[in-house]
Amino acid sequence: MAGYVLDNASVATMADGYGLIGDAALTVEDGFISWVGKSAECPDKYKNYPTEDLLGRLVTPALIDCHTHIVHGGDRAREFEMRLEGASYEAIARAGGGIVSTVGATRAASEDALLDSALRRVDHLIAEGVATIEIKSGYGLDIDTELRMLRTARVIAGERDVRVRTSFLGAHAVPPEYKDRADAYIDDVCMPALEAAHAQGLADAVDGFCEGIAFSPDQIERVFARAHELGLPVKLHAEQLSNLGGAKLAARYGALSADHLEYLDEDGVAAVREAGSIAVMLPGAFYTLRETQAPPIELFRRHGVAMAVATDCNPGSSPLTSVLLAMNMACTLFRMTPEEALTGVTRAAAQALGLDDTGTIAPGKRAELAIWDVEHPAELSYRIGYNPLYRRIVGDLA
Ligand code: DI6
Ligand code: FE
Repeated sequence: MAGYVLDNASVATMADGYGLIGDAALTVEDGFISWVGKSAECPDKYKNYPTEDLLGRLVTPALIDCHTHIVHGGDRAREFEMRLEGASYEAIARAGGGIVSTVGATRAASEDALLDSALRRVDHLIAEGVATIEIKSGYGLDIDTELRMLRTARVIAGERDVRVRTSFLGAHAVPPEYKDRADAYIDDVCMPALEAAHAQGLADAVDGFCEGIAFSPDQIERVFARAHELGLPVKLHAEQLSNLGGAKLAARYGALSADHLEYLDEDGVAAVREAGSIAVMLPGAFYTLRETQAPPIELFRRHGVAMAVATDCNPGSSPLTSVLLAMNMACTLFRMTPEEALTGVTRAAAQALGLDDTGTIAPGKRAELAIWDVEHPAELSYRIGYNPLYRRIVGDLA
């Protein structure tokens, strides 16, 4: 890899809020940022490097989608229609809809079919400047399919110029063959699948769904205890529909993140802060499910809890493949500021994945950059259904 200079830019380093530098330049060597600052102060050693004049455009870190279920079979469009015709979630679930219908479609899908459908969604994220994506299992709910989902996630990183971090989510739902036998499912399927995923290097973290319609804190704790024995970090879908104390459990295990959190109380916020976990906001699910209880954004601010924002791209509660729209929803629905929303898909999103080499623009960080045709970073959250990306750079200029 060679070196190059990006000049005449407005750089949002995202190191602390926007971290905006006007009339700026940055240098890249061997795929890593080597310098950033005022153009007039760019070190002489770079003056003969290939230089691109960005004509005053905004440069941010490439975006990070830190919570997706982007690998899955089938879709839930008919369920969407049924809900609009008045069917309840319970009625849909009883009719074999909901997560269970996606499980059926995912089990029936080949690895190639899973890959093809996921790549179409991944390409939408890349087109908006995303360079890092977290991808969960959780629609197999049997050992083979859970592993097939994670293998597909790993293949995506080879098919596209994107970094993938995987999360094992065997504790996502109880499959039909284990109906009313959640503990047996954890013993017979989830634990062996977790161990196989770890043994095959397929899981970077372990996730769970702690909710009345999914798994209890005790059941999640069994999975987390095994994850810790295997040396895998954890994260958790918690307090999405009720408060079962999931985020507190995640905090006890030093979770990378607790996600959703609409029903989190102040004790839970304090526990998340104490653990240094990231609160991942998922406005796409809140919007799709027409929720009314927003997460406690003001409490997160008051306690100093870092907030990430992600699409939660999944076929049921958040069929969303736009990080920019997730940012807009985080502002409009959750009242986050545009600065918090952009932090949520850069620095805080990297922290939610345990990554310290990306998410900000600083010497030593990976050269993962997004260049935008906007006057101010707030525009990235402001527009709806409009993509102002001029260019995404990962490593080299080419
Ligand atoms: N929370 C959700 O909203 C999704 N999973 C989860 O843990 C639901 C996924 C689906 O409806 O397919
Ligand atoms: Fe999710």
